[in-house]
Amino acid sequence: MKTIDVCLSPDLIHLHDISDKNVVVVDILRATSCMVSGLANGVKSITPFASLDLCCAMKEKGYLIAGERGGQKVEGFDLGNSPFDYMNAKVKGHKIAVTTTNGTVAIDKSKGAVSVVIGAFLNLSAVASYLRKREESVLIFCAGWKGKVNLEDSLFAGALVEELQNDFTNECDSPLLVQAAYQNMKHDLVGFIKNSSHAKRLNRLNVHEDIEFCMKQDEYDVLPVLNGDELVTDQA
Ligand code: 3SL
Repeated sequence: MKTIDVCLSPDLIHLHDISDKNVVVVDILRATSCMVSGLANGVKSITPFASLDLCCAMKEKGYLIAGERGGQKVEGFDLGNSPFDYMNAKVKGHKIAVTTTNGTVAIDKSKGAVSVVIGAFLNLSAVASYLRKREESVLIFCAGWKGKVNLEDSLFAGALVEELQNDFTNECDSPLLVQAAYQNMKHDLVGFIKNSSHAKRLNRLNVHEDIEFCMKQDEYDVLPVLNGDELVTDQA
């Protein structure tokens, strides 16, 4: 039987062997929600960078450069880290290089897995259906916040565990934990998330619309997968 496990923070990833697993990276607010939105809206590819300097250097190679530090668009960058930036007609057909505080770091740490896919509430069913078809076990990798556990990524993990509960067995207790949290809060996900520490951080930047959008379920039937160093669309 295939197993499912959840890594609640990038600081815990060394405890997991990812070499025989499909890894789902999740950063609901907002990195992976942006990636799903961009590829669903015609962006050609998205190359994630943990380093700001390496991302910046991609401008010379013809990429649009995107991302945030402290939640705010980096000075001189073409895009910030709002899903709405990735839906702008101007980015259609372009290659984007992106760096964010947590999401792109988690993607970097996932290299070496059998496959790396990008999860968000926006593409929950597409992710679940891909994983059901694969032979390997699964690790859901929450980007968290600077090494700390966060609510929104944990709730997404719980939603995905619930979707897959008949196809996978739990490898440890974190799937049980996040599923229980999801079951407890699913009647008002937006309400609970608005109370989370990162939503409060983002509220100071006036991004209420981003938060509500990122919590929409199955807005897109698109599955971003890591191909070499870039995320491209796999038809779910
Ligand atoms: O940390 C990240 O990867 C970002 O998604 C954080 S923010 O929502 O843009 O502040």
